[in-house]
Amino acid sequence: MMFYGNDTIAAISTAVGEGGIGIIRISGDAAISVAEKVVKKRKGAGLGALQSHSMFLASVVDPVDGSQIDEALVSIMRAPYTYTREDVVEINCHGGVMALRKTLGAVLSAGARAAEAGEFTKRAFLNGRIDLTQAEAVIDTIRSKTDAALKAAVSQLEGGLSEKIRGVAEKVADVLTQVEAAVDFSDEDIETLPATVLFDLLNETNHAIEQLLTTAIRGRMIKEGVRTAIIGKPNVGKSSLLNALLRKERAIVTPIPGTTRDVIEETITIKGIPLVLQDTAGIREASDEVEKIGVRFAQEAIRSAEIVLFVVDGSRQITAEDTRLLHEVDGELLILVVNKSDLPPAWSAQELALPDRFKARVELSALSGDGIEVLEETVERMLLAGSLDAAGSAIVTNARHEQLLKHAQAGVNEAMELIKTGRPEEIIATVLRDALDNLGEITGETVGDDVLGRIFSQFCIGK
Ligand SMILES: Nc1nc2c(ncn2[C@@H]2O[C@H](COP(=O)(O)OP(=O)(O)OP(=O)(O)O)[C@@H](O)[C@H]2O)c(=O)[nH]1
Ligand SMILES: [Mg+2]
Repeated sequence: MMFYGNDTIAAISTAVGEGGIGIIRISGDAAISVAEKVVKKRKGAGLGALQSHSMFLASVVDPVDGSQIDEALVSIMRAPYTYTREDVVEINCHGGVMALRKTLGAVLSAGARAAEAGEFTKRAFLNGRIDLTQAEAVIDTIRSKTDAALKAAVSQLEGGLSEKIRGVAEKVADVLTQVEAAVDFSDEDIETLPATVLFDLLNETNHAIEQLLTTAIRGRMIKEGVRTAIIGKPNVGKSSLLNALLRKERAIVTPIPGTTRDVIEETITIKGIPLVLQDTAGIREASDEVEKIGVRFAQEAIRSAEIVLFVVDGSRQITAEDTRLLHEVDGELLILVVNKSDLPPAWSAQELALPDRFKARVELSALSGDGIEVLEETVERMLLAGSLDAAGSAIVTNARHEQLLKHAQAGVNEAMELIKTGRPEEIIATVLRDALDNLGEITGETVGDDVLGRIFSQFCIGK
């Protein structure tokens, strides 16, 4: 096995600030000999004689003047069963800024180099312990803010996604082998699979990629949240709905139409998916300047929203203005919210010709809270519809992966077309090789230094 780099790197691996413990991680060929200059065991043999994956209590001393810096618990992990596959020493200091900085300083003056952002994980990747999707999952795991995000990240960390991608790549490679054989031995009478079989194999791959791509929608929702705009005429109860969903008095509610002017943004979580709610100004021909701007913001919110909650007042006759807005509003997921169900209804559902674009209608009272749960369940159903459950199956949460999967799919489709029209094998092989490269770039088998640099620079120092 070729090991990447052999200089020894070190960094503070825990968050900076006060904490119970803080960890300095050292990795590389000289990790143990560097540590030996800084940590002094209380008794017994030197570090070199210690068993791998053992811990001991030690004094941390400055190798330059011999002064004591801290008292620490030190763990020794020898290659290859470590995070980086190199020798790793971790010094568990007290979690104070001074103790950590001084210990790191001591380790650096003992011969280690300050690690770059993500360098430990980069080494784990370059030394072959994990593939690129797993390395990327490390940062997603750290950044997870919801249960669903964490589940998806950990499943990717454990190789769930890599396995799926490899499965697809293997099939493409099988077809490529057949196509190449047909090129190489075209004069000989060698048995290759008939074109129809190759076509079917590629078609299966196409479906497998498609399935992965459908999870990307949910992946993006999990990672970035779902933008949800609350829209409607003035005074229908948009701000009241925001407050009801948040279960707190966040936005100002008054009987005066035109109360909300700015966009008010708050996040709630439904089934582990963050919903970024935007309460907006009621849409109407506004007379004053401030409200006009508010109305423009509202219209922009609709455009960038994935879910639009279109609110009407069920206790008042539907106006031409409501109907006009109803037909104008567009969005990926449109839900009609008939508010004020605690008051006598002024119209029935039948009276309203709801455009097909609306996926559901919910009657509720933002004032009493009746029906709020129904709305939440409706949103939840929509978010889960068409996408697999987060647990167990691989989800594409990364835009880079999504992009590459799309390229690979385009290649597979092109190859199918070429096979169908009986084009020369050389051309088909080239297209398939490109598709295979795209898939390899996801797992990191065929990835350039620039891409690696971009990925690992997003990491924190010490990871
Ligand atoms: N009875 C009843 N009144 C409600 C309900 N929801 C809101 N209201 C009242 O309707 C009025 C307007 O509510 P808001 O939440 O400020 O309405 P809005 O759509 O945000 O209004 P603008 O910000 O002006 O566009 C207030 O007096 C609320 O108390 C409801 O479910 N039932
Ligand atoms: Mg309002």
